[in-house]
Amino acid sequence: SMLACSLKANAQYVPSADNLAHRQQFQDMKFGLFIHWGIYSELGAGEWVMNQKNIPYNNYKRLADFFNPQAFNAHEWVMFAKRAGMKYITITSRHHDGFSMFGTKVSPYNIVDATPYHKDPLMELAQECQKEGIDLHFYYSLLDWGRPDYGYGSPIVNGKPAKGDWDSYINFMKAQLTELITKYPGVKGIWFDGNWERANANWHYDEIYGLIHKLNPAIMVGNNHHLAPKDGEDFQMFEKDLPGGNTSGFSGQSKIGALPLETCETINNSWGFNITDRSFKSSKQIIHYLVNAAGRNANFLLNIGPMPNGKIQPEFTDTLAIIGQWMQKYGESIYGTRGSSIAPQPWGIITQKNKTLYVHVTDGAKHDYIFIPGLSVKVTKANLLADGSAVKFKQQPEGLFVYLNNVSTDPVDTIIQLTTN
Ligand code: JFZ
Repeated sequence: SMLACSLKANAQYVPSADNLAHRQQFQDMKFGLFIHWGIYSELGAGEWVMNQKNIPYNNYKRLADFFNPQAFNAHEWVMFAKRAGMKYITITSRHHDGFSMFGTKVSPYNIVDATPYHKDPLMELAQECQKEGIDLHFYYSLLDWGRPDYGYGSPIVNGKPAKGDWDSYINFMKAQLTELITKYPGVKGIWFDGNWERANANWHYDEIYGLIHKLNPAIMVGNNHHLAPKDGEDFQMFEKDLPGGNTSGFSGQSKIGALPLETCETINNSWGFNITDRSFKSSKQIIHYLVNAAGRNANFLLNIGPMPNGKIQPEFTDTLAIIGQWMQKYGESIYGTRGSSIAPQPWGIITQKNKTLYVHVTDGAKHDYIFIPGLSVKVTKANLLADGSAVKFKQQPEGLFVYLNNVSTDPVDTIIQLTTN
């Protein structure tokens, strides 16, 4: 009836207790590995190569004939993430080229059936993640450049592409998401992307998100739509921007909501493997990004594009080994923290865990003291996290002075641990 219909349309998502608990665990993790890997990796020109070089779909598809990542080793990838201090992995299960990097029954265009590799790397990864205690999330593209039912390029009329078969496409996605959630052990999140390509289409999110949460209520659903969170989502993501920022130009409409936050950024300037991109971020830049995300209450999802043979290039492994060492030493100021109510300061930012504040001085400048405005709790102790040595401070109604003149500072991050009561 009309009434049942409108009730259904207005039904608000109520996250399960498991889901709410998972949101806390997710926020505690703080640092994840994003992986863009597909048949596009073979061309070494990023994951948009088909679109950017105007390669006709039927020609592009031939890349599947040669995709044979013999050197792929799920254990190596998981250990690489783990040693870097990352707690979860988000990997492209299917990108805009429409190629499924997993064994799917609903499309022959997948790594098991269409390549000489004939194996399912996402199954190996899922099993390995479970074994090593790393969470696994799947990136899933809503946009598809090749499927006739998607009707790429067709104008949207009444929420559907004028050409194509929208119902068929929506059903296809539901079938694939069902496979990803029910066949792969321990999947913890789905990361949607591509909404922006058809901002005015009816994506049937009520049904898609509803299906995901019916199959597994604890799964974290996120969507890179660059808008305020929609009903049914469990976390809010930012692309190439810290929450509140808009240097990418993507985040102008991304008002920060009440959900757990995540921001993603590339290790060079590319998501997928790019052989000419040598703009590697330094370990210091990446640590600063992580610290600044944590201080703004967000997880940091750092992306790499593995090579077509399945290996990760040495520039990435070298940088992440350094970050892993830093996390070994200073991880307590990151893991399990939440952003502090004190706004970012010119000298750095603060993370917080229960009654402990971690003051991150990241500007590299020589300070006699720093000033933390508007601290409502009483500070009882201040220590340098690096060696536990006492740090002088003075608390006044307007804020806290922390004296750094006799402190051996760190060019990356000088962390002062404040105990409050
Ligand atoms: C998207 C993908 O297109 C890209 O390949 C990568 O997977 C990244 C994580 O997500 O990037 C976007 C998304 C939105 C816009 C541009 C790039 N946009 O709104 O202009």
